[in-house]
Amino acid sequence: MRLLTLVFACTLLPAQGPNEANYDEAKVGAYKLPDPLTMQNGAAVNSAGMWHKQRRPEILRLFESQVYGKSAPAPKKLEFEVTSRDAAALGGTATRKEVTVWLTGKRPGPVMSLLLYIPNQRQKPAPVFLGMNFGGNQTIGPDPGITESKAWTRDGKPGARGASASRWPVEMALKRGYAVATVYYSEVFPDHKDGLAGSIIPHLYRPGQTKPDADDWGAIGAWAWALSRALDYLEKDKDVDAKRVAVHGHSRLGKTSLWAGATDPRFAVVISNDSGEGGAALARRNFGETVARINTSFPHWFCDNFKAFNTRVADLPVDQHMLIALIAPRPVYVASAEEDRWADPRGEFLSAKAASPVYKLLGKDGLGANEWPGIHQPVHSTIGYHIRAGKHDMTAYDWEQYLTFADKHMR
Ligand code: GTR
Repeated sequence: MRLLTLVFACTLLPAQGPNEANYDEAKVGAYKLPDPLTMQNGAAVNSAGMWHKQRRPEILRLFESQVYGKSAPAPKKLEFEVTSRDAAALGGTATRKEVTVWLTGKRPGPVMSLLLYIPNQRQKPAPVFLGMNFGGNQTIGPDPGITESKAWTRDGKPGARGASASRWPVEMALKRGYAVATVYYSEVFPDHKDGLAGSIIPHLYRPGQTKPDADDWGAIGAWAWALSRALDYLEKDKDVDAKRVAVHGHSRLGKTSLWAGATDPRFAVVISNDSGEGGAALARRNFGETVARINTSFPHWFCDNFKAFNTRVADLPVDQHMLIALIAPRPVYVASAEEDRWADPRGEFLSAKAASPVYKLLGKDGLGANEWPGIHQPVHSTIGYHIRAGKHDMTAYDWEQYLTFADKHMR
């Protein structure tokens, strides 16, 4: 009898509880995106000057105050040390350097370790692919010369050497003339809900500050800020060309690369791989992960003000197409994966598309596709896009597209 009551009760429950993700296009519902080319006061943005002087700063402030939080300014001085250098790495094809960067610009203090491979066959300083990694620098390849990271990991053990090699086809990038640089993200903000205390953020509080304000940076802000500190170092390294740095990231680190590209105009190319909610995907499109879900599962990623939009996403003064627009007129690439429905591939495409009017105002072509392209039909206009077969991941196929896109837009 009890069982029967239970079965009956279950049939009464709504098929989709508040925490259930929608995967049905028919149930996405209508939404209206804020216009990137209309000021909050209603004025139309009709010139490049007005975009750069008025609307872009307005949108940037909105993302800072309502979504990612405001990051600390760059330290006054760059403090770094090249701790190892091997000119015969990867069978002699590359020079490997490891660089300690003191994040507050002062010793002693918190550090991150940058791993850099530079192709030995080059006539000029090499352009760079810079991105964070999920498991420690030693996970990006089997090279025994990479120093193992001691920073926090989810399972308490250092990531296995080469565990993420499939996501880091370093040799392919080197062969095509690019240097590859990476940092372990947990050295900057350990990726868990209580990670703040072990992060860079408290080291950069204002005098007297004891906790982040509601509009202060969280983990994504900290990771993006650290990518800018990595770029500060690259500017000092004569073997690479810091004017040609493509910042990339997968998933939460794709959200991070977009925010890094939006906040730091020195990044020449920006790449978002399967970044989904809080990244390239439109927040207002109810498909896959939602604002409420992401703020609940990962309360440390965004600023506290963002949580107010959990139940009223239509009130957000921005949507993610405006994050992409902040990168204009620089080339930006948004990539999706067919089976990555949690990230809302179609919402990633629509967002890239909706950023196009800003690119056009600035004299660029935006996204050169009106319809959602089919699988493996990359579009390499100033806004690049592809959707590939398979799961949530960053694969050699994705890298091939990014390298070709960089060849076209950054050479
Ligand atoms: C998921 C999260 C996504 C995405 C992903 C990842 O759990 O819901 O927003 O960031 O993690 O980073 O792999």
